[in-house]
Amino acid sequence: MLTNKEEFKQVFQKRLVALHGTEVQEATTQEIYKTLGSLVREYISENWINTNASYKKSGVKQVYYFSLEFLLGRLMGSNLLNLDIYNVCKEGLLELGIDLDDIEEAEPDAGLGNGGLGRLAACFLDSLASLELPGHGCGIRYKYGLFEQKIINGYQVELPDNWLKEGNVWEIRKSDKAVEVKFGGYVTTEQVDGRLSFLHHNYEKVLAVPYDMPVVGYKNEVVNTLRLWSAETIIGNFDAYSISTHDQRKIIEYKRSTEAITEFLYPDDSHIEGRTLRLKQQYFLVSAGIQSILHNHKKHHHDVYSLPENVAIHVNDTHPVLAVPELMRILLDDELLSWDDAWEIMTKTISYTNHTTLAEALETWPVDLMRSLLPRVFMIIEEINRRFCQQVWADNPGNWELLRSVEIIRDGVVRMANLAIVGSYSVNGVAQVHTEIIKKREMKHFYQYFPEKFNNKTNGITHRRWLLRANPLLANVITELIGSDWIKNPTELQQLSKYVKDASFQEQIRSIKHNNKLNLAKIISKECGLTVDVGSIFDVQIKRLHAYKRQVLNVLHIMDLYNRLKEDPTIDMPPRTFIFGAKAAPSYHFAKKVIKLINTVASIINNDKYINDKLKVVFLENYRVSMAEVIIPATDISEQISTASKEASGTGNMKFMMNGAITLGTLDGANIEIEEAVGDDNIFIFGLTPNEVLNYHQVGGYSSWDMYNTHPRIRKVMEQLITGEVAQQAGDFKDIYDSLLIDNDEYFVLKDFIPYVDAQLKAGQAYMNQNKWTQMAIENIAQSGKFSSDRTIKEYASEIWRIR
Ligand code: 26Y
Repeated sequence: MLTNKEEFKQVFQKRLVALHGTEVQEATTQEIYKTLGSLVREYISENWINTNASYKKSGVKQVYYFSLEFLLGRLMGSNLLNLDIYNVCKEGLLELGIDLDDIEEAEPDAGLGNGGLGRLAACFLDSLASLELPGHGCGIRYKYGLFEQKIINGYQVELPDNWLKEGNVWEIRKSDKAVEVKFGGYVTTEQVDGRLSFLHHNYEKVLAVPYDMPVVGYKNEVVNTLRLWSAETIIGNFDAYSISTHDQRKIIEYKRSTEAITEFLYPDDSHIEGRTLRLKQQYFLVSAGIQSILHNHKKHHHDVYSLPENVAIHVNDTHPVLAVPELMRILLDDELLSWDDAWEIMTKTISYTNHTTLAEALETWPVDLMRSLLPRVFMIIEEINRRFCQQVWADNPGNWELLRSVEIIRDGVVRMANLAIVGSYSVNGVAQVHTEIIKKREMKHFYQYFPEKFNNKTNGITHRRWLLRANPLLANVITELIGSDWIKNPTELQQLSKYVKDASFQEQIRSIKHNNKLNLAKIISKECGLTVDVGSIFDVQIKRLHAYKRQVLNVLHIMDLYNRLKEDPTIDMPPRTFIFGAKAAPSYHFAKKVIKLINTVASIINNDKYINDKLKVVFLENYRVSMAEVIIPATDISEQISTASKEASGTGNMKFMMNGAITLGTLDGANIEIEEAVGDDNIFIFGLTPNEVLNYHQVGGYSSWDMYNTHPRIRKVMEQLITGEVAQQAGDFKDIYDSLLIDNDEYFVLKDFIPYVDAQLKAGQAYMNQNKWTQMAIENIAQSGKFSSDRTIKEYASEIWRIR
């Protein structure tokens, strides 16, 4: 029905009338979007049912990827592309006088994630389905996704992201698959048939209702499932509190507190805030997800002993790691298994990815909170800890240091990473350097104790969304040149290496970049009222705002460049447009001040007519997936300037290289592997190495005042933070100044400043030789296939999950 243009036009018009009682000429964009969505979802349904049936019939092992975040972005474009009906719909709609681009714009981003970890989960789902692997997502259907960012007077202001207000065309509510999740209460024990049973009383019941979203594979008829859980009240739950049903206030309070569980996504990706609601969210997801998996397993298999042969459960960071005690609880209390049998099954089923070594992002939960909210789960964690410590002590008598560092419960908190490592059979980092840091430093005791559990899986991105969909012009010329095999097999992009010196290909690459820059310039003009020169270098840093990601380093360089231009307007440099996009956690004051600093510097520079054709600074409001899709194809320089050792991997870096931007970065995360892939000549690397940073942390020896005293240019920009025009616009930027000098610059911004300025200079010079620059761009595109999430997912599938 959607594979033939004429038929499409007919059913589309009919459906529009049926759903909205209107004709094309009268319909709103929203009505057209919903009509198209409803047709596409219907078109997906058949394959969805068939995929499920075939999994059931063949009995193949399934993987469930548990994540508190899935940063999906928009789905219309990628669904049309993967279903291979993009062109039919595009042309059909055009003949009806509708531009598909406008319709795609009507879809709100599904912003159910903060940043890299959430977007990785979304890329993984795309790769699983496209590789025809039986893998599904399990997450939360937040009513509000990551906040919408407004910039007012240079400051970030957060507004709720009401992404569901017009409904969600992709989801299907599955009321019949709802399960109950229990919170609070207390536990008693009792001997039943010679076995100690645990009885849970006086708990509060919450209904978990799943909403399923289809995950469409690329032209392969596979449709996997992303199951998102929503919290609802259970009618008749009031007896548990001996509340009379007439007590309206308590009923309203129960409804409010229940629905609050899945109301919003926590807008933080680093500092763990020990908030009860977040712990509730974690347990809610895990309990609902595991119940539904076990229910399904038992429908098709005799008993739970075969669980590890049929199911793999993956936990995305420690956020869903209560899967460990929850699975134990069900196996012990409901399935009546012995501890040893339950433990054997659980530890063959659960695997874990670590995404950070930042101490402040390692989760811990107070024992008191855990015990009162999840009394039975906490008892199980205590027992896991007791047995594990006993074993460690027996194996290493007298080794207090070891015991202290691996204990799951210590100093009144549950250490979630420790629970994850003990409970899972595989622990992986997300880039080579990150995995080495975990093994040799952060988790070295665990590595010594369980070396076989640790492994690396370098992150990847789906080239379907980030090249094929986001940059169709580039995708087309690649296909013209080397054929379309690269789409199924992205390492084929390497063939482009042969054409690095091909003048006509170079010309195409330049003209596509130019086109994409025009496109972005239009958006900048519309959103910021600013005219930017598409002949200038588009120098881009888009990512969450964080001290360790060092947006400050970028701004200080801009200030320095501006200072130099003011001194000598004739210096020979290509014009530059610096582009930023970043959200700061609402409670992260330093990060919010950096946003103000960027906007302050932008307003001074953009209003200075004297140097105006040389320099522009743009802060794009409300950075999100759909915005990244426009910015990345238009970028010349990709800023990846985190303090070495702090960025576990980064994935933006991969998206940029795949679109022909050149990385300007530190030896951190996957930048290191990008450098290995493209070679020194096709990347600009600067700054401290991970080992140098880690050594400074260990033995000290760095003083940021030395940098300040030695380099007049550093001194000048630092002074500008507290006096003069920049400072005046915000009161001052004393907090940033203090962090860099008084607090001795934890992230080595001033240490890396001069090397960064030099690398920027080199990049600018390289850009002036357009021929050479284009060669670098082509080599980057050619080597980017390795960073497709298809490669990553194949490694997870064969080395961790053992799925086919
Ligand atoms: C505990 C809670 C506050 C929390 C919530 C979200 C803690 C961390 C996060 C998210 C972390 C995150 O996004 N990490 C990023 O994961 C990417 C995918 O592996 C990496 O590329 C990136 O380097 C890492 O910072």
